[in-house]
Amino acid sequence: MQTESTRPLLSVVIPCFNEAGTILDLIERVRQAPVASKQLIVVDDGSSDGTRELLKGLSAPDLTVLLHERNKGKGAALATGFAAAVGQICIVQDADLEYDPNEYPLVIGPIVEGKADVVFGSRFQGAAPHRVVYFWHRMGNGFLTLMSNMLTDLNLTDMETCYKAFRTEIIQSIPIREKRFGFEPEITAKVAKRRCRIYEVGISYYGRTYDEGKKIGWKDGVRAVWCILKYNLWAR
Ligand SMILES: Nc1nc2c(ncn2[C@@H]2O[C@H](COP(=O)(O)OP(=O)(O)OP(=O)(O)O)[C@@H](O)[C@H]2O)c(=O)[nH]1
Ligand SMILES: [Mg+2]
Repeated sequence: MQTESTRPLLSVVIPCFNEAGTILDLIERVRQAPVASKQLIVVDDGSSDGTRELLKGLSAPDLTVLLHERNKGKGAALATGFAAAVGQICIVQDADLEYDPNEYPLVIGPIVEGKADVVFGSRFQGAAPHRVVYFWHRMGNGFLTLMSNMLTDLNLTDMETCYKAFRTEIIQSIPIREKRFGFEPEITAKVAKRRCRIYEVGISYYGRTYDEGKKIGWKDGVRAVWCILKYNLWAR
């Protein structure tokens, strides 16, 4: 059993679907991140590109690998990962290389200091480098964040960000219903309803293009609108 003194500070939950090109590099970068005690939880979400085989070849005390037999979506992978977390804080880390693990101290800082229950890393704030990519994606992100803010009464600048950190007790007490990218508006609505202390910090962003493997599309945006309405207005 983990006592408070033996618990790692941070559990890094890595949802992973067909990321054979980046997953090993990503795991190494997470290991090098400047947080002393970490648990890495990689959840393979039914990959068919060799990712699973790469993961099966890894074994280390700081690494937990969990395998979904078939693809279920990022939200489902995160739910599996959060349930296995033993650290005091959980952070979500996508398995591509768009977000920089060196920024964990920045993102979890307000939780470590006892000021926050939840921290969002914003790609649209601060002086760190942000790759300039798609105008209409930026507009879509702005629209979804605005709509979410209007219903949660929060003033976030980046609701859809991957870098979300939670006190582990909080994220483990929230049921996650959305299997796919609806996780982001769902969890935002739920931490707002619980009146968690939410902070935001500016982070860097090394976005990829569709040629480089970007997968998210307009259908995910439509689903996000639906989830913002559902989890703020009528879901219990
Ligand atoms: N697309 C997708 N990603 C999944 C799924 N299950 C887990 N993931 C992981 O969830 C994370 C986010 O997926 P991404 O496709 O990078 O989504 P995104 O960062 O919002 O969008 P882009 O990178 O711009 O496509 C990655 O680590 C994926 O490997 C799934 O069913 N579909
Ligand atoms: Mg991505």
